[in-house]
Amino acid sequence: MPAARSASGPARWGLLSLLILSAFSHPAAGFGAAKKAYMREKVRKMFYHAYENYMAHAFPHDELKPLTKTFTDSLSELGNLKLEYLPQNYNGSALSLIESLSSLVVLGNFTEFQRGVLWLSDNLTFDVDARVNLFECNIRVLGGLISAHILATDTKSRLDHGLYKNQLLNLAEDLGQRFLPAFDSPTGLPYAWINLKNGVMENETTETSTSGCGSLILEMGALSRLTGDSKYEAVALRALRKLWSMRSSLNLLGTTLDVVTGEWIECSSGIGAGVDSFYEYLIKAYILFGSDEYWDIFHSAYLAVQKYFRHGPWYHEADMRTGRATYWQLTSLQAFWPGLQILVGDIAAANSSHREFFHVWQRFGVLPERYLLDHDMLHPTERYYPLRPELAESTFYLYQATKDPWYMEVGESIINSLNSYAKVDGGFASIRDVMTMQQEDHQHSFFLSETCKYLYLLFDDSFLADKNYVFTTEGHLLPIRSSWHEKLPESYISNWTSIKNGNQGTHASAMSLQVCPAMFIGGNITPWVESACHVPDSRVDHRCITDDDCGIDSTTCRRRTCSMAGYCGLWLFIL
Ligand code: DMJ
Repeated sequence: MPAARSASGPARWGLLSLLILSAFSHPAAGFGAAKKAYMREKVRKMFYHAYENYMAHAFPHDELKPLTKTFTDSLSELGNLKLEYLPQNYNGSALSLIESLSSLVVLGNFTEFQRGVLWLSDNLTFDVDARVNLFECNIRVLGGLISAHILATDTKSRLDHGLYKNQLLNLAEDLGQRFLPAFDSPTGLPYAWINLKNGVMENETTETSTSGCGSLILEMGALSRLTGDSKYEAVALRALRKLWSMRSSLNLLGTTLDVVTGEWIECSSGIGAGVDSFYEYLIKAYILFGSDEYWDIFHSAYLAVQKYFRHGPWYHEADMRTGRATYWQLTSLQAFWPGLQILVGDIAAANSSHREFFHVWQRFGVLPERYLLDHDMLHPTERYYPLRPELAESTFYLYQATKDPWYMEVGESIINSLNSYAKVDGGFASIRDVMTMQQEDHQHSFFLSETCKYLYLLFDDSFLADKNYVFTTEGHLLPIRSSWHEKLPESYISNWTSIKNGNQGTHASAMSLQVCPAMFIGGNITPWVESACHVPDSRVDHRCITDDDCGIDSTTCRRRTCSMAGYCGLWLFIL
């Protein structure tokens, strides 16, 4: 078992630090250039094994069945646990191809990217009588198309001259239009299900999840920015605001709710299934669009998570009304959280919970869907591992923030497990039961959009060298553009740029610039000349036991306090 790691570098690096730091990769000691290149090639082979088998046996259907080398038209099955209202005449939307496009660009395969874009331009239609899950269709299809559209117009990956005339953006807009009836509820909260051809079905369920209402803003916002039509962003923002207005006095949300009555159905929640991307999209919307509103909501929500869900490195569930713990369970989806904490700058906390997730991975060989922490045993039925990306995602973020080669060892271990247990002749199969490693005939599209992409970027982040991106919850890339920022666009972007050019990435981040601005003297960036009022925390990693361990914030000159989770901040003033 690897030794416990402590995060290197100050926790205040904060928001976006990894995106900036990615420009300054240095070879990881103990994980030399040859080994890195070897691992990168191993991941490249994995991606192509999955992709080529999909193209050979399943395309243009939605997903590959790797054991039987056939296909499933699963878009209308995603999130549809009881498999209700499955369409009769639906032949797929090339879902796995859409999901692969941004990964093809990251891998540098512009020829295949162009081929995929042109095929979709000529053949994809959303005029199909299929009931789909709004959240799933948004993150996979709308997100995949928007990201690919941006990449298709980028100088690096641009399509051959004259071939691209915004076809994917037109498709995305058509899809966005078809989403709009879902938001036509008395509360503005979207229905979870929408028929692409006919809108919301009669007697449609009014139950949805927190992530279903709160994780639409990146894709819908990007669609508005790209088309100049504000209605997509407006409906997503209205839903997000309504959702946040339903929080408890503890700043907690539940997991499921009714879009007609606006009442909670399930009041217990955590950071996993049904809620996860709500948190993720708040901070990423702040990064992408720059509006303080997202930060303010995120900040309060994040503090509540740390206060009521966190137990050491673990996160249990709690009742939103009382804050009392309900379920003590680790779920595979929670493993994205350390990656989010890197964006916040809470590196020490990210490191400690990532380590625990990895211990569970090592114990079983992969991450089980659900593990009962209070009984220290696997959940009786949810013992599967459907090739989820979350641990690889967090490993990538942690490596970007710390450059600690240990995270590459973690990546290597994940890659070895995937090849040992999931690789089959016809692609990569999900694991039905982590105790027996029995396989299941399904290669989920997120294996192509996320799992392989994060593993590849762990060993080769050169794609990120000259641009900052936000990754959607499905791993699709959205570049950070000053023109999309509502606030401080010029200072943010020019500071980032000059920091990059000045090769001074170590301490730079948007959060740092906001909280502890670096002083620019004589046109050069000097290493952290703090403002006069600033008194640093007693420990460099900002961990604390009492308020006395915390110093005075440089911009507000307020005394920082020690949070329940044990780190310094301005938290209590805001609470
Ligand atoms: C992906 O579809 C997305 O990451 C989503 O937010 C939840 N998790 C799955 C993969 O595990």
